[in-house]
Amino acid sequence: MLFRCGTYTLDCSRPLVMGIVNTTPDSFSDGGQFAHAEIAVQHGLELAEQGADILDVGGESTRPDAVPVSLEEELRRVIPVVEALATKTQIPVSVDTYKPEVMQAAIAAGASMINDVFALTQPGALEAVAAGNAGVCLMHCQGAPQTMQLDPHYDDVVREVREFLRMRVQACEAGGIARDRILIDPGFGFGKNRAHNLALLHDLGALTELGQPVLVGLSRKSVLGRLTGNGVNERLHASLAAAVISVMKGARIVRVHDVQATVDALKIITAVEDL
Ligand code: 7PJ
Repeated sequence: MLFRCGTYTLDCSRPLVMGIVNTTPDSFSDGGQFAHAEIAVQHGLELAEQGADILDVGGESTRPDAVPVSLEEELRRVIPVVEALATKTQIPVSVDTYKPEVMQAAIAAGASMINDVFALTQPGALEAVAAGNAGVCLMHCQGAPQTMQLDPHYDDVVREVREFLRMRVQACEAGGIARDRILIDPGFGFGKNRAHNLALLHDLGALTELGQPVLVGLSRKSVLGRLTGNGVNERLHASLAAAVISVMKGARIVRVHDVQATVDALKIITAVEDL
């Protein structure tokens, strides 16, 4: 299965690792805007060195407790980092955004892919991606980030997430985004309680059936914290287990903070699958 994004074609027959590059200042010691960008670029280069297949640059946290940032601030954070990483690495740079203006600017700055937690549902977003040859990840999310974890409800979470993604793939194809440019993602933790998250992981095969490569993001997420009792910085082992399970259930890309450890873990799967 091939995934095309920008000038890159990724072969998804081997599981791929997307490394998370955070540019939000609250995750760094205070050193001004330039320092933040420098640190983010350095981090991205390290993740590429560790074997990341894609780098995902984000400027606005979509975690449940996050404060939204303005368009201007998001552009200021993201664009210099995208420019530098697109020039200095030989792997696709993805941008985690739902704003069409950021998508456009990021693609112009060299981004090969857009990772949208709202699956290109914001006005103008689908058009911004269709206008070029960037790839896209369509993620499922129930509700708005600030309120989505209050009381998420589904009659049948797996069926509803699958139907949503199926319809978004259809809408994207109709809008001019070829199927080989589209990834799908159940959106772990985005309007899902523990039972919803576990059902989606257990039945991930229901999503791979749609024929698009599936991307999974479970790295350090609070569902892993609840299952282990561990804080956000003690979730590496649980994250590796989640990545391995995801790939064995058919995911082709895992979005992670800990690239080196994940690359090692996935090598064991590949070795066994290659027999
Ligand atoms: C995801 C994401 C995810 C995709 C975030 C976090 C929250 N994009 N962006 N899938 N999660 N495609 O990393 O904890 O699961 S932000």
